[in-house]
Amino acid sequence: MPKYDIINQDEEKLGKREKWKLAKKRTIVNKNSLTSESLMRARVITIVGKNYFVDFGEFGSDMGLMECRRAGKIVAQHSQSQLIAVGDIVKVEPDNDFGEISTIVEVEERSSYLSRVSIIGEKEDVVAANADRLLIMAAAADPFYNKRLIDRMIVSAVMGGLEPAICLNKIDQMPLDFLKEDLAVYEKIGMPIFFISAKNDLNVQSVADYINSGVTVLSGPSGVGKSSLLNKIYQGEDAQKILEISEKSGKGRHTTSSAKFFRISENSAIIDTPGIREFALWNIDRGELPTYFREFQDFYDDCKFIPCTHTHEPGCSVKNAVEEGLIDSERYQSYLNIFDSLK
Ligand SMILES: Nc1nc2c(ncn2[C@@H]2O[C@H](COP(=O)(O)OP(=O)(O)OP(=O)(O)O)[C@@H](O)[C@H]2O)c(=O)[nH]1
Ligand SMILES: [Mg+2]
Ligand SMILES: [Zn+2]
Repeated sequence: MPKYDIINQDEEKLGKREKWKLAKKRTIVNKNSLTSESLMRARVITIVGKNYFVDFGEFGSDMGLMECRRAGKIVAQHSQSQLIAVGDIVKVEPDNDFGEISTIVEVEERSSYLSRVSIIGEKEDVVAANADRLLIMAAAADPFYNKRLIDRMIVSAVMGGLEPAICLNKIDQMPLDFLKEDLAVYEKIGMPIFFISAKNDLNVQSVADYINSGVTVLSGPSGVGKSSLLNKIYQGEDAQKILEISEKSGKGRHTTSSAKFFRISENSAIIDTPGIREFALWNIDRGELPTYFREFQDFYDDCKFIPCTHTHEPGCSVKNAVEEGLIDSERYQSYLNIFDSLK
């Protein structure tokens, strides 16, 4: 019997330091996991409070959706403090001591993650796990896009192993040539960018084609049209069922309250997420920040001082490139803002 690092999950009572120690311990060496016959693999599709909704479909079972709880002791093959996130692949022990409720006993390794600092306190909030790309959603109006936020989200995507892309919605609200010019820098640095109107069905197909394989996370401020885009692309039967799980509160507005995983086809899925107000970066080192600004890479090896923070040093190639217009000054401003926020 292989040894497992099984962690007791009474975490709420722990101090910061102990939590950190726990997180470190959670990297499991043996990857063969618990080989109990009864365990079933499933995908976490949404989380509401302490209830985890999982889907067995993609792992060859016809059990459909199931509501689970987290076992008191759980094995995690990743080292992040948030044990279970939407998109995780888990092992479920069906029907046990809880009666009707099944339990999640293991979380598989994450191939990628989108993390930020949670709104409540200094904790890591894993918005989604195991996705291939982040489609950063923004709008031409109500609310007007914020480039500083877009740049933060790009950094976070790259850190977590996701391919970033931008989708600017509501192009019916603003002259298109203004929008294209104002956001031209993203195309210049090689990022896919789509200008669409979900409501009026403009260019929605080009986005659908772009995300037609792999798992795509939709993230951005509230009201930019994430759910509207999802609804245009996907009208599957499960959609309604999944929506009913957690949108019961409904006060007229259709605002999304928890992340939800929608399988679009055999090889593609979309994770719709709740609107964000801000996006504070989690666990990033000042020294590695420049590597997440891909257009800086052509310059920073030529800085006079190594290491160079590219903020005040004389002979800084990055700063020179900004002055010569080779690096976009607003992108550089985003860099400085993030640099300042990392103390
Ligand atoms: N003018 C215009 N309005 C749109 C467009 N797409 C969506 N909307 C409207 O924008 C509002 C918000 O859309 P949602 O899809 O709910 O936005 P969301 O990003 O999912 O918002 P949260 O779930 O709160 O994060 C709705 O009233 C939509 O009808 C568009 O292309 N043009
Ligand atoms: Mg929504
Ligand atoms: Zn420099």
